[in-house]
Amino acid sequence: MNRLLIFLCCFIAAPICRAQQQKPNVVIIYADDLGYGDLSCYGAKMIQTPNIDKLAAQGMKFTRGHATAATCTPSRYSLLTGEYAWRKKGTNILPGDASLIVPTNRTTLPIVFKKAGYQTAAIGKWHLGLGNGGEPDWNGEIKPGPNETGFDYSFFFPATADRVPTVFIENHHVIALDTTDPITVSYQHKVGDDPTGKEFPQLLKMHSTPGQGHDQTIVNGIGRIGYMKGGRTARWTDEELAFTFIDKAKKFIRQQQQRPFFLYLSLSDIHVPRMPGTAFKGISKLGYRGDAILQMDWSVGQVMQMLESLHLDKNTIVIFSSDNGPVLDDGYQDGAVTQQHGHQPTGPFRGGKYSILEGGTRVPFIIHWPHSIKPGVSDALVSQVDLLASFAAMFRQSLPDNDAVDSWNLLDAFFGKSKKGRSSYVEDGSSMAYIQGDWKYIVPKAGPKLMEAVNIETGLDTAPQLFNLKNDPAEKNNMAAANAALVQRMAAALEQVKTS
Ligand code: NG6
Ligand code: CA
Repeated sequence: MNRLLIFLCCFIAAPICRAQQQKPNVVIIYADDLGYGDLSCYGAKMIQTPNIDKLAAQGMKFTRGHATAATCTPSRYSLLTGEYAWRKKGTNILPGDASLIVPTNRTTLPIVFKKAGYQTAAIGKWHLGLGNGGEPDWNGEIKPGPNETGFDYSFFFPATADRVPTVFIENHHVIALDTTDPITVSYQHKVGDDPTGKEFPQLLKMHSTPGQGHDQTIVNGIGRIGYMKGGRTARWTDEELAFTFIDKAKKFIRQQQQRPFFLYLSLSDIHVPRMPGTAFKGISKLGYRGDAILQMDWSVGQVMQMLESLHLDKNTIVIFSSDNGPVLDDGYQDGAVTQQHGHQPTGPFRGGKYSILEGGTRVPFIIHWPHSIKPGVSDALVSQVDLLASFAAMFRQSLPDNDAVDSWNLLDAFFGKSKKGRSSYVEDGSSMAYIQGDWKYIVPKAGPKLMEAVNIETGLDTAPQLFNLKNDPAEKNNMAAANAALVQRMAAALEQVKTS
């Protein structure tokens, strides 16, 4: 009888048995340019994000969760390497034909998982370069790339949705490419006969903002940064991006029967060009930016449904965050400004994408793991750069001395067992900032107060700035003059981190 019961358990409820026994799966859902105030669980009033709200309600919601930088490439570099990107030259926003910047001979986040026996996948936006110097071989084998940095499987686009080439790559090859119509890419000069946004604005279905570029090769009625020729059958339609990535993500999850998995799902939403699937257009009443937020929330719901249907949801750690803060007009007239209707993408903070003010790097940060995390809200200071050392600690892996040097083991904070996060942290945007406890010191730097093109405050000042983030989250009251000794100590501490 007992044997029969065991047999029945393992046969009928096999997925449940598996979920209880196995190491937890890990899914990082990484949104693009999503602000602290863009989700209803972080206080948004003009938009509802029920799927992400559910993650927050059932998991740990962080109020001091950070990307390392106020733009995409450096933040992603840090997430995958456990190192501040400013330590390495060439880690700023990359063009679409840049070489790979993630080292292939060091411990990366996916390598931590691989060593622990996981299957790993990168799906979505990459933006960390491809190839080994020179133009990637778009018509042949494209490597090194995600697969050489620790991912067993990859399905991605090279850079951003507004940069050529607008094609998908699966592992080492552009998909759906007709070899008689090869791809050429240039960021210097026009290639081929495709119309550009500059020459033929009448062909555009969404206009770029005057003076903000995005007026080179037109693909799918949208002007891009950069020129491309050929690859006609391989070019994507922007409206399908989210669906394609979710389809691939679901397929990857479904295929994992034997081993635990790590999925880095890097959504294209809500980066420009915001051209959501037709079903989402006009729904949010906040323009395509709001519609893209709804689509992003739908994407999260799809992943959760997939996990639930396989009985994997309880023992999967789902981490949701964003690569940098928000921007309304990042180069296209998509209704984000004209239909803002009082929506505050940075929530209580100032600044936004590109800025050194809190809006630049303080982003939504949620960890959902019903098996082990009790729901709650945490004020611990945590960063995406810390995930590498934390998961290495979870698997009891030691890291070589020169690897992941800025990553701290914050496992207890991440899983809600401790309220103690980082004691110090470096933010990187228009300037640099050093955080210690409640204090934030911004390194003096000359420059405009406002980035006019995107209408975002830089946070720059030629004098030192010191804010108490607890009492003054909007960084309005510069207390540097009254706390000169503290400013000096923090400036010295930052120098020490930079030179260590
Ligand atoms: C900027 C682009 C912006 C966006 C950004 C990268 C212009 C004027 N602006 O240079 O549209 O593509 O790069 O965004 O070209 S990120 O989220 O990938 O860092
Ligand atoms: Ca971004």
